Amino acid sequence: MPVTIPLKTSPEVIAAFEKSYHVIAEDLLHDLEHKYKMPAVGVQRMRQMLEHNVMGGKMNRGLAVVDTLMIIAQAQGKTLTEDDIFRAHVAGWAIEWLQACFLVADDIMDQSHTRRGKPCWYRMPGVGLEAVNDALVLEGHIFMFIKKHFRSQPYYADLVDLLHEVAYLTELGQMIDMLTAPEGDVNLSRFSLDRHAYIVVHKTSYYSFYLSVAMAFMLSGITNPAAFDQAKQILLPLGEYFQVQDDYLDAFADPSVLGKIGTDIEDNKCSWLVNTALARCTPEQRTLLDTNYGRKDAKCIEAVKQLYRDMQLDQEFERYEEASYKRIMGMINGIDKGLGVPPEVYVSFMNKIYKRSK
Ligand code: DMA
Ligand code: MG
Ligand code: MG
Ligand code: MG
Repeated sequence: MPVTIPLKTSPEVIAAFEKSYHVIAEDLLHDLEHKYKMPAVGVQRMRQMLEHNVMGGKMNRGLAVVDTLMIIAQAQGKTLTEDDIFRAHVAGWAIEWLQACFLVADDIMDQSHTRRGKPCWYRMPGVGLEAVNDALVLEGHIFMFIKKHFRSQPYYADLVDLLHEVAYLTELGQMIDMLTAPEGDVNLSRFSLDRHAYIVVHKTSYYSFYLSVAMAFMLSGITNPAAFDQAKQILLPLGEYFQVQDDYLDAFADPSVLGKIGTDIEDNKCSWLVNTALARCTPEQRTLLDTNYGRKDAKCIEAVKQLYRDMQLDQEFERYEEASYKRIMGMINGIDKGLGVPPEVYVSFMNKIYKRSK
């Protein structure tokens, strides 16, 4: 059956997905009060913590579960029931919750200031390092509501296993991201595009791209390991491209559009920008990088940004973006359709991120 994909997720699908957030959140809060007998002060704090950290993002990852399930159902000529859609919402929110948990921790480690146009959670009055436990609690929630809604499904164990493994891979990526960027110890020779690729595939691709599709496969009854492998072959490079965009936007985007203030230069991060600069710089420009990168000083940050502009890294990025688009679209058009996954699943991801500005 021919498949049609909208360029954007429809407002109705988004509204229904948001509605399910409230069902899941209220249920968790209800359990805190009645099952776990939590003092009211805790329940109130949990509500605030959820509202601050789980809601307010683009919801691309969660909505991708719903979009992917709908595209596969269309290709299979199947009609989805209300229960099918609700389970896709719960799976989608599991990714959004996981993202919230990683972002709370990431902002502490990166000493960031803002996220989604608000102060980072650990910078909120009365929060501080209690945010460390909040990140762990957010991860705990996932397995509570996944159990509630999926325990009677035949793929329950596989789903829980997938979530654990993807979370673990993300944590490995975050670990190498931090180890490659020690505070106060700038050594640009540590960086390389290989190191960058390891970091970004682990810290971003698995949970931001592969996880949504793997979950939608489970919900659609797709069990062939070859389909999961094919999804990885396309979505890991797509995630790498997405994180290069994130690295680029960190220095070049308007923070009011991006919703966050970049910190990669002062944080000594192995970003795509610094790697690209290192590959092309003159000896003088290398000295400038050595003396200004990784320092928490506005003048040093500006000197690095000026160097990026002088080296026209914006144009370099545009070339990278075009080349990635062509390469990944080529891979998508060449997939083995015999595995029961229409290429539109992957095209829909590309449509959502190509030339993004936030
Ligand atoms: C973040 O990478 C990765 C995870 C797992 C949250 P990052 O620090 O570049 O993200 P951001 O730019 O959003 O802080
Ligand atoms: Mg960060
Ligand atoms: Mg980070
Ligand atoms: Mg970033």
